[in-house]
Amino acid sequence: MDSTYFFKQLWEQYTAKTPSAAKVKSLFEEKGDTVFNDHIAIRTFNDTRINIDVLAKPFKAMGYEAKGKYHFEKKKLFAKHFEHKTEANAPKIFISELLLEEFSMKLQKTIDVILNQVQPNTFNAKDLILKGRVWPKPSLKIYQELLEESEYAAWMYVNGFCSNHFTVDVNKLKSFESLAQVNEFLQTNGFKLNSSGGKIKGNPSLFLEQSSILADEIEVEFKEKVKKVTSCYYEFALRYPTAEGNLFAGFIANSADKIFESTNVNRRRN
Ligand code: OOG
Ligand code: NI
Repeated sequence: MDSTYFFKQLWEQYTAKTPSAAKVKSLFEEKGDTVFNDHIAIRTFNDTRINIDVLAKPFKAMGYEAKGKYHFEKKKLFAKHFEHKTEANAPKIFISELLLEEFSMKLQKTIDVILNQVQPNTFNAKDLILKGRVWPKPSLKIYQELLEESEYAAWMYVNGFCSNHFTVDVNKLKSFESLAQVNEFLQTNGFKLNSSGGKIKGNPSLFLEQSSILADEIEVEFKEKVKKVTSCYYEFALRYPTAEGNLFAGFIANSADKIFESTNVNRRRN
């Protein structure tokens, strides 16, 4: 699969459910900046049909290789990040999976039943992450039950496979000198920041600072009725050079832990 075409398609699908991201990108461009994408992120369950290794396959075929591993004990998540072997400017890929066996039998059963409704071939498609929710129309009752155990599980149930965010490479913005300045600009333009763990996550000594706006909301047609749920969000990352002189290319688990909360329906903050 041609990677330029793939990322273009992915951006189109993402902005269709995340209009704020397209607006923010235009605002930067109006200032004369060019927006580059630092990374995308994908969510899944650790079921062997759709775990990280399955979702990573098409990226490996595009020239990506596995790099860092990250554990999120409280959220019961595991993640890996992938970098392109030769193209330094290719966006990094962050893929996380929910550790199903750490949840109730009820949740495990629910997810199994959902996945059993999908043609197994669907999961092996190279463009699975362009397909969104591949299982039938969700039930509000199930969504709310999942929400009680895991925001991530509930989000995944309605949103399915997609890039849950794109990330502005703040190092490449010419009109801003710091992430704080970017955040000011976003707030002045009416966007709400995820303030879990502070508006800026990380610091120069960790070689990475990140912020994000809260996820947009979209109307989802549930079996019972139409209801608004969170879709996707836009992230902003500023990387610092490590001792070797190259920009840090990894992720910071403590910061990522808070970034995940950009899609939370509970505890939405300013
Ligand atoms: C991923 C959250 C973590 C980062 O850059 O640390 C992350 C997600 O919300 O699925 O993107
Ligand atoms: Ni991210």
